Amino acid sequence: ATEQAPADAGADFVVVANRLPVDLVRGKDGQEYWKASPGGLVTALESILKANHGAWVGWPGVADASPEPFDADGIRLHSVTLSARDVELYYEGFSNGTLWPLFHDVVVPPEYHREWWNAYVAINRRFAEATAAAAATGATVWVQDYQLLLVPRLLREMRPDLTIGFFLHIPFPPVELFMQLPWRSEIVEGMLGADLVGFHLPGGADNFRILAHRLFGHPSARLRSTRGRASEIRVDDRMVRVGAFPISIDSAAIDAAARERDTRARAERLRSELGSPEILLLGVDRLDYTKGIDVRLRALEELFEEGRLETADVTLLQLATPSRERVEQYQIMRSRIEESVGRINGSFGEIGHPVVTYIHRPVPKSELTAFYVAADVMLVTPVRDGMNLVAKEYVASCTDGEGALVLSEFTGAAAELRQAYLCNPHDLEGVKDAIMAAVTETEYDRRRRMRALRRQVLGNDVHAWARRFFETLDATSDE
Ligand code: ADQ
Repeated sequence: ATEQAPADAGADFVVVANRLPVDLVRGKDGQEYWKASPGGLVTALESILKANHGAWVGWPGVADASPEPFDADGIRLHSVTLSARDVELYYEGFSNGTLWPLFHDVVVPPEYHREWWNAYVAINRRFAEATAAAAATGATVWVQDYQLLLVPRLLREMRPDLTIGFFLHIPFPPVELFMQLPWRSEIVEGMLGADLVGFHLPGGADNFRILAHRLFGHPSARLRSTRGRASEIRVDDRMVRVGAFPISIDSAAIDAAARERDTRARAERLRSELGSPEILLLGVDRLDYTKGIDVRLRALEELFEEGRLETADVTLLQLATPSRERVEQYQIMRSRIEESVGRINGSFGEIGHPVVTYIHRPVPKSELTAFYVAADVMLVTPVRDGMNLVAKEYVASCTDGEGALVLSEFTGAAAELRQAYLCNPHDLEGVKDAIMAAVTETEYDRRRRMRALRRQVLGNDVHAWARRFFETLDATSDE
C-alpha cells in the first residue's frame, strides 16, 4: 500500500479512529463506493484537518477492503484493513464484548477471552503502524476512543517525535470495576503513551489517575495553569496530562436547521401522521443496552396502567438505529424491547393508533431535526452514557423555547444540563415522576428550564471542545 510513504511526506495532523469519516459500501453487484458518514467528530475536526494537511486513519467499515489512500474534501484518508475474523475478535469481541460493558458499569457481564485480547493487541499495532506511516515529522496525532487504547504507547515507541492526544468517548469506570480486567496494566500503560488523555468528566480523569498510581505508583498533581481542570501524571521522565473535556455538538448548525421552514413543516406533518397527539414523547438512540430504552417503556406502561397518563393524549415515538447486531447481548436486548413495545400496544393501542411507534432504522440527520422539533418531551434515560449527544441536539432544536428534556443522572450530559428533569434510571418511580413533571409543569417553568439548557448548549459547542483539547495538548509540548 502507499501507506509506506516516507514520514516526511506525511500529514502534520492525524486523527486515528476505529472508523473513517466515510463508509465503504459494497453494492449487490459487487461494486464498491464511498458514502459520507458525517459524525460529530468530523464536524469538529474538519477545519483543523483541512488547515493542517490533515489525515485520518481508520477502518472503512467493510471486511477485507484495502483501498489506497485518497483525498476527500482536502483530508487524506488511510484505510486500515480488517478481515472478517479481525472484526469478530477485535471489534465485536474485545471492544464491544469486553471493554464496552466493563466501562459502562458492567450493566451486562463483560467477557474476558485471551483470543479477543490477542486480536485487540494485533489490530491496535496495525492502527499504530498505519498512523506512523501517515504522520509527518513532529506531527500531532489525536487517537479516538476505546477501540484504540493501546495505540498511544505503540505509536510513541515507533515515533517519539509525535505529539499524541487521546480522547475517550465513553465513561472511564471506577477503579474497583476496572481492576477486573486481566490486561488492566497493559491498557493503562497503553493510554499513558499519550501526552494528553482526555475524558468527558473529571470523575473519569480521577479514576484514571488513581489507577496509574495503584498499578505503577505514578504520582500526579493538579495543574494550576489550567485552573485545576487538568492534572499531570509523572511517568518516569515524562509528564502526561489528564483532564475533562465534555464533548458537544455543532449547536449553531442544529439551531439553524431547526429554524428552517422545511423542517418546521416536516415536524407539523409528523405530528399529524402520528394522530395529532396532545403530548408527543420522543426517544432517539442507537439500539444499545446502556441507553435505557427498556426503562422508559416500563415507566410509560405503568403511567398508563395507573391512569396518570391518558393513552388518548400521549404517543411515544422511539427511533432506534440498529447497532452491533452480531453481538449476543444486543440480540437479547432487541427482542426484549420489541416484546415490550408489542405488549404496550396490545394493551393500550387502538386500531390505527399505536401508543408506541418504534422504528428500527437509521434516520437521516435532516429528518432527525424535524423529529426533535416535533417532540414535546425528550426521553433520555441511559443507565450509563459517556456524554449523550442526543440530549444536546434536542435542546439545540428547541428554538422557540418550548420542549422538555427528561435526562438520566447517569449520563455525562447531566453534569452540564442541570435544569433538565433529572432522574435516576434505576428508580422507576423517580423516572415516572420526572416524566409527569415534564408533562404537567407550567409553561412558565418549562420555558425557564429550557432557556437555561439552551444557554449551556449554544455556549459550549463542539468547536470549543476541540479548541480546549488542543490548547491543553499544545501546552504539553512547550514544557
Ligand atoms: P453514542 O453511544 O453513539 O456515542 P450519542 O452521544 O447519543 O451516543 O450519539 C449518537 C449520535 O447518533 C447522535 O448524533 C444522534 O443524532 C445519532 N443517532 C442516534 N440515534 C439515531 C437514529 N435513530 N437515527 C439517526 N441518528 C441517530 C458515544 C458515547 C456517547 C458520547 C458520544 C460522543 O457512547 O456517550 O456522547 O460517543 O463522544
